Amino acid sequence: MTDAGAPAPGRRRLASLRPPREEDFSPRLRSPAVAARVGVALGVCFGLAFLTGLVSHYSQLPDPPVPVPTSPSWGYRVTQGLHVATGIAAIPLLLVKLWTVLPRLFQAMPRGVGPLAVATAERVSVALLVASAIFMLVTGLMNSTQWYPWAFSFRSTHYAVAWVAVGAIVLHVAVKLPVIRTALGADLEDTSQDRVPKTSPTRGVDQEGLSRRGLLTATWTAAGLAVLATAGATVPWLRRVSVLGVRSGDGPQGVPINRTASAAEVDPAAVGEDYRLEVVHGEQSVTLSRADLEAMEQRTEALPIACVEGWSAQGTWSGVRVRDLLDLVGAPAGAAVVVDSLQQRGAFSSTRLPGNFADDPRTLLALGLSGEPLSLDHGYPARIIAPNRPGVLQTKWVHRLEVQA
Ligand SMILES: Nc1nc2c(c(=O)[nH]1)N[C@H]1C(S)=C(S)[C@@H](COP(=O)(O)O)O[C@H]1N2
Ligand SMILES: [Mo]
Repeated sequence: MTDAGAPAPGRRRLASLRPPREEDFSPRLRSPAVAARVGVALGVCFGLAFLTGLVSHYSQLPDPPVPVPTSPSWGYRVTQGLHVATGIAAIPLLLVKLWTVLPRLFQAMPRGVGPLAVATAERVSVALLVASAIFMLVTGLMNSTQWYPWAFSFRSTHYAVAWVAVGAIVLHVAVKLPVIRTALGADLEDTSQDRVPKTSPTRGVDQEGLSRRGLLTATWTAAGLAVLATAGATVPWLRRVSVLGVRSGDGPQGVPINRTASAAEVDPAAVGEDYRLEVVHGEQSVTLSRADLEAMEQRTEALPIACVEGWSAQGTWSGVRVRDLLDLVGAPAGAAVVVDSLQQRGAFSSTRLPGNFADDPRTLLALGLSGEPLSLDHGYPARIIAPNRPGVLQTKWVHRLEVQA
């Protein structure tokens, strides 16, 4: 409404149904002064999301070349919380950034083979940047809401495209560095960087309404609110303000349930009286009932479940040290263990516990949570809980531990 009553020269020309031109857009808000500032925030978010994403990806390798440390126990909880929070914050930032640079889409292509080639290369790189950034945020958001409508592997695709996005960002920043530096060095209201030619009919028009400072304040507020609305899934004291959190960070026995026993198609008969845990090391093996496990020395550890989807919760787990179980079959120190679930299908039905995790005294085959026997959905009769581990590897309904040679 800001241009009501203004001569609106741009509007008259738009009415002729030709595509808009760059100079049809008011430069007041859509200026490098705004784009550079939002871009810095976006770059920080993508940078943090990338680094924490690398941590997450590496932590999920079954046999990482350099072991993932088991301490601090809350490490993955923090890095993955940060990963999802920076991704969420990036959504409004990216929308505003795209809006500010929209006129560039209608920029006339230069004449001459050389300039045309350069302009084309630039457009292709920006298209790659925009597409990969949108892909990262959309797939990440869908993952955090546990919506997987695609056929491809989320983890490997999100990881591969992350490199494309970060590569495109680095290239973009390098190309734009002179503009970025000038824009950031000048006052926010400075118009000398604006892309519209001084003779443009829109210059001087549209001076009312939201100011650049107002737009930036609204942008930071939107990013902050988006984080506040979701971060309660991992930050307990934000639980009550996080109205959009898919997980509240709470659930039966104080911990959310990721996948129920019935969703995982765990046979109810297999978790009853006939349940047995097999611990195998080469020729040696022991078979233990749940009562046998309860008769062993019980330990209690406060450890978080931190899901890749961004929610996490601290639990007080009790059960048997994995190392104590490995000692029953004479497993050497540092031996890795393959953990098998009663769940027959799916990627999490079998996981590998590297040697340093198997040996950590805090790593339990948990039988209880919050002073009660584990609920079926939390992994009854027994589940793995280890420090500083992605939730996906905290295998539930464990029935077999096999020491790797
Ligand atoms: N067998 C099995 N174990 C599993 C899963 C699963 O689907 N199957 N989900 C994992 C995931 S993704 C998470 S985040 C944790 C969640 O544990 P909880 O449901 O007890 O909170 O369990 C892990 N253990
Ligand atoms: Mo998870």
